[in-house]
Amino acid sequence: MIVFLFLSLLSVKYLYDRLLSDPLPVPRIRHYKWEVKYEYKSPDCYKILAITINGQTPGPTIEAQLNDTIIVELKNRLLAEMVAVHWHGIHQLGTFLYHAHYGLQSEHGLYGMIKVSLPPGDSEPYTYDYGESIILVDWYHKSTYEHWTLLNTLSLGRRASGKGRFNCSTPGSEANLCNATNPECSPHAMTVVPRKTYRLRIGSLTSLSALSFEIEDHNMTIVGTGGHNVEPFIVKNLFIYSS
Ligand SMILES: [Cu+2]
Repeated sequence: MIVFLFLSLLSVKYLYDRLLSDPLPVPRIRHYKWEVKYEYKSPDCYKILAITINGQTPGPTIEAQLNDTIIVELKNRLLAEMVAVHWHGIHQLGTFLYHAHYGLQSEHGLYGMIKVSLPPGDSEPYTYDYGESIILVDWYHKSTYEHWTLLNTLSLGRRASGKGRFNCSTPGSEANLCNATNPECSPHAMTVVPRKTYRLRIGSLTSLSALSFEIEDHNMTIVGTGGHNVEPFIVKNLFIYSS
């Protein structure tokens, strides 16, 4: 099955503002080709059938500038399941997520990030040196079907940017499925340079958990949420709920 999705990133206010100033930059059409299928993955050291887009989970990040058109050509290779994708925030500037909306496909890997930035010449009302993105999810070791049947199963792990670490010596975990030395599950690491400012785009797609995100020995300045800039304020941690 091939699905074409045309998403228009249009902001009336933005157009109006630009018409009053410079001529509009030419919006671009960005084409993505995705193949969705089940594959064995060990993102938290525990091997399970995950749903991937082009072999990866999280799926590819969609990057666009305001007013661009995104075309996603999706090939469903799940054999016996349909695919529906929920696209968040496509008419706005900022950081958003897309995720599957069929069964528990989202909980098993079918999700990713959408970044909509300002066109060249426009700048954010804050400055930073580097940028990084993090998606937080909870992760389950049951198949989508088993998981659906046992919806009260306890959440078994958390992943940040597609990585996590399940304790392989947990009673009941099968030794042949859990391998703590698998490089696929080496923890997500971000190398930072002292006295530089990093802009983090943080999204959460947990299905059951509310998370508290913090960076040891650091404060964070919140500059925007839900596609809107906010008056910057400093926090020690960030409570983040499922979208
Ligand atoms: Cu959604």
